[in-house]
Amino acid sequence: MFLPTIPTPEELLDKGFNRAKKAANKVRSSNVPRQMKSKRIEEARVRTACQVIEESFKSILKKTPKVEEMPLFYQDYIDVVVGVDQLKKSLGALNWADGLINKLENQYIHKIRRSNPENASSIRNEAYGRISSVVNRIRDELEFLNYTKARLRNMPTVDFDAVTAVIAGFPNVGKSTLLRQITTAEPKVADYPFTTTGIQIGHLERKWQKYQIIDTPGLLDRPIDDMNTIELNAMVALEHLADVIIYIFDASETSGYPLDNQLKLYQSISKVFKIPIICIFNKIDLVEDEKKLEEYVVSVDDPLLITASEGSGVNQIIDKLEEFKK
Ligand SMILES: Nc1nc2c(ncn2[C@@H]2O[C@H](COP(=O)(O)OP(=O)(O)OP(=O)(O)O)[C@@H](O)[C@H]2O)c(=O)[nH]1
Ligand SMILES: [Mg+2]
Repeated sequence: MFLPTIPTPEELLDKGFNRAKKAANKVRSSNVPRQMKSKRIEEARVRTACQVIEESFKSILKKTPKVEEMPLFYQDYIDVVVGVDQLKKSLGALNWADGLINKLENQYIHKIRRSNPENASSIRNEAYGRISSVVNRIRDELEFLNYTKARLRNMPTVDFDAVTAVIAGFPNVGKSTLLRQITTAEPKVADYPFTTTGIQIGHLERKWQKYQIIDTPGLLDRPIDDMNTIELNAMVALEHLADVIIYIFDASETSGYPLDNQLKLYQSISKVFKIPIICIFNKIDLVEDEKKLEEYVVSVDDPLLITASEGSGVNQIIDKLEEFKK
């Protein structure tokens, strides 16, 4: 996600006061009558310093996407990574500071205009002090926004017009192999706060419909009862995205997980998610006990038998996906 650059209080104040100095020099070299000059100079300083800082705040607020207008998937993602409440609070603080600086601007310009010329610079000094104090008061919030920017830099880019399939299944059953087979490019890896390895998103297009296939290493590959709250949240986030789940069995059991366990995970996923599931039996080339496999194949709806490593049978999956066209 793109977030604007967030300055520190020091950077903000430096920028404001430096620009104020330049504005003052301009007045100094202008042909304003001498007796009015000192007041004009201080007025220009206060106005410029305030406006530069206000503009920075406004620009950050304008460039930051509104969380509540984002798709639920992103809202959940941001909430887990940095906390939506905290983010809103920080942006609120910027808005507060912007308003207050604007008030100070009007108040002190008014004061300078009514003052004696010899007092103008001390009034400006007072204004600078108050401006600094307001900016320093939102130090934590600026820091938090900067941290947010860094943490959300590698947020996955999800295409909401695409039909989205999420791959599930035990480790080593061939999830990544299948992803590479049915999607064009090398899958892109993006941060996913719930797994150590991120998520991989592969894309394909058929008859002008886009599809994206999401692989979630280390997430949908263990019994749901064993998952902690964070992982369950992750599943909810995925649920916002998934039009369909592709559940992969290792039909050969060579990855070390008995078909019995694989079936149990499938059953719990289909119970938890109210999303259609495409059932795939992979590694058919390695199957030795065909009779045993047959028992499991008949226990699920509409199974597809494939050998992902050779690409055989994978076209059936794409045909199936087409049933979910938007
Ligand atoms: N013989 C055979 N091997 C396969 C097939 N599909 C995948 N493999 C192999 O199985 C191993 C695991 O495949 P991956 O695609 O990495 O499996 P994965 O589910 O992504 O594994 P994790 O990400 O570690 O959970 C690799 O060595 C693949 O080459 C298949 O259909 N037949
Ligand atoms: Mg994998």
